[in-house]
Amino acid sequence: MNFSKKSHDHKNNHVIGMSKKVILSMAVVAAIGFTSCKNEGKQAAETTTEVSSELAMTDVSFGVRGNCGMCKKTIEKAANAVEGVSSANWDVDKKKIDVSFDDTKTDAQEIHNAIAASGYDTEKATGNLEAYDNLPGCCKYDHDMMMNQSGEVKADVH
Ligand SMILES: [Cu+2]
Repeated sequence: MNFSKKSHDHKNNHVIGMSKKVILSMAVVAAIGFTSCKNEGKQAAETTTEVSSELAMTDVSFGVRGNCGMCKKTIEKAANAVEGVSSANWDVDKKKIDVSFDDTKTDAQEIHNAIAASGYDTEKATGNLEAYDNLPGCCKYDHDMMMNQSGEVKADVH
């Protein structure tokens, strides 16, 4: 009699103990789950953007001669046509282009060459004369025009 009561009490305690443990561990698992989810999501987002912009893309800017908005279209189109170029922006006032490109696919000189092929002088390549002759009259820029890049005229580019 004594024995059976003891055993009964023990069983009840055991059951309560178990369910407390289960609830507790579920709460812990849920808390860990939420925390790690948050952290992983945040880290993943930060890493992807930084890696893709810093490791994969190279930025260059160099002088390109030109006159107007039509020149801008031609110059940027030529630069964007180079495989690996992700963006090109020519500044009509500064006579300068900013280009972002994947340096595993192309290099700065290829971009100079592509722009030169469209008829425009860059700091490192002379514009193709035939293409220059085919440019609209307003785009026939002065070959002595100063290109940006610290405002210095490169005497060897004509
Ligand atoms: Cu023009």
